[in-house]
Amino acid sequence: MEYKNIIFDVKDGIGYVTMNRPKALNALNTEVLTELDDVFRAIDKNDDVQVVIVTGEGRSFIAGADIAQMSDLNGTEGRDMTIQGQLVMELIETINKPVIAAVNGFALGGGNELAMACDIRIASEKAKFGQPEVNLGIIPGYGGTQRLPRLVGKGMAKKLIYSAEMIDAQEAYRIGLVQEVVPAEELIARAEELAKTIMSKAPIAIKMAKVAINNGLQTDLKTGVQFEAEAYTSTFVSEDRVEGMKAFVEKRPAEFKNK
Ligand code: CO8
Repeated sequence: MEYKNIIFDVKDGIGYVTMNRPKALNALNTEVLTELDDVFRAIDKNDDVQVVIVTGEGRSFIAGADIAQMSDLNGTEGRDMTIQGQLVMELIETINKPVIAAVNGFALGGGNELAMACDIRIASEKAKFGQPEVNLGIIPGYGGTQRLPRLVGKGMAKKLIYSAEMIDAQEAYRIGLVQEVVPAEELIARAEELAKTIMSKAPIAIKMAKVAINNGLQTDLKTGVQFEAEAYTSTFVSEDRVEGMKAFVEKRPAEFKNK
């Protein structure tokens, strides 16, 4: 598929998805969502990509769903656009490799929801976060009412969603919405450094850690630890587990082969 609103590159094991609709502050319309769906399905199957970095071109990460497009939709079409976006967020959340959001600017509404579907969020000190949907007479519709309380707790999520207040990167860090804040000019370098650290580990271990954490968060503790035991066993029977432990005993770096 040819992309008009995103740029996709692969370099040294990292897949870069750059939102590229800067005139509309990278707002998500149905065409952008279709492109994101296509690129993340391709990334999931692409052995050249081990970690993904998502960022935005210009001064915005993603300023939300496209309000101009939404304003013309009837109820059924609005529901379709919500479901389309929810499925894209679920795809990003569940692909079998880590996704780092490098949040360069506005992450509002659907933009914050996309960042929350990523595994890890690193923010530029210029980034701004918020769920401003109630200003428009709607609520978050790309999973925000569900992922935000899971990340920052019920009270803080309600405060942000009810008030539509925009918060800066430091506040997003304080409440646990983002994991790091860095100077704007260091954003991509820091995301790449983290990606390289992850890439130096056993790929199956990273994959299974993601599955165990994601599945566990959707269930009770007892079921969660059962998921963990199954995911753990998948790592334990791998060649990379034998290599990792052998390398430790032999006091040398491990050479993982993704087997
Ligand atoms: N949709 C469409 N266009 C947008 C959006 C958006 N979300 N955000 C910005 N733009 C456009 C502006 O219209 C403007 O276009 P133009 O130059 O043609 O007039 C351009 O981007 C630049 O924006 P501004 O001039 O407004 O720039 P400012 O620096 O003054 O302000 C803000 C930046 C604060 C980010 C401001 O643009 C803003 O408030 N944007 C809207 C943010 C918002 O409300 N986002 C939430 C949208 S709702 C949502 O995401 C729901 C998700 C679930 C949807 C379910 C589907 C039905």
